[in-house]
Amino acid sequence: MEGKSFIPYSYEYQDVETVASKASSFREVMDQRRTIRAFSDEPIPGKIIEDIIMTASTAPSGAHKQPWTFCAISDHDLKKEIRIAAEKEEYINYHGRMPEEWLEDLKPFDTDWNKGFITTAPWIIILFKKSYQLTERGKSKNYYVNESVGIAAGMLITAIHMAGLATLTHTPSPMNFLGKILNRPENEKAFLLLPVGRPVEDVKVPNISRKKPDEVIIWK
Ligand code: IYR
Repeated sequence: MEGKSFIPYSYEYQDVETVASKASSFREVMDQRRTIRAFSDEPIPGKIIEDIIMTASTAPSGAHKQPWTFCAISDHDLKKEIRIAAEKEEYINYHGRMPEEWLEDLKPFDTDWNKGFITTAPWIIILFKKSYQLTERGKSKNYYVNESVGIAAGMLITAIHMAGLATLTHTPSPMNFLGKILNRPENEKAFLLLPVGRPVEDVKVPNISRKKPDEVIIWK
């Protein structure tokens, strides 16, 4: 049995004015983040991707199982193989598998089955969730896997934005082709695909607005 082991946590107490100013400026920075669909092919060093991923991997998780694997891909042939497989599924999605209401809801975003960003962006990160762990002694449980991996994905997107890069959360559906192409073990299921890089110079984003505080917060 593993014993309990606690160490001091170095919490830096900051006065409430400092906390208020940090909260407000971080809000502003994060409000600048947008999903980008047109990427430049400018190469980005792998160390940056490692730092971004390891930031995401600091996410809290059920029983600290860290039930995720990040697959970082810059190899062009592999990206191409993934793009072809993703477009195959997306073509079917946009031509009948997605109901009319869904297609209508997507109109403002001008998306379609073409996923050129998979080969253009210098990196794609595929986030896999580990439904359970595979150990030498067999299977062991993970807990709150979707919640844990969802939190890690949010932190990944935040890290990408704070580093000065852009991304897009792509959810090709069904996604099982990713595990096959990337040869992942049976306990890993693809969760999200994120191209990472710089936007093209003249990038445009949909003219949409975020909900206001009174639409998302209930104070009691
Ligand atoms: N997965 C498809 C469709 C799609 C669905 C939603 I909900 C979006 O917000 C955007 C796209 C695609 O990636 O095109």
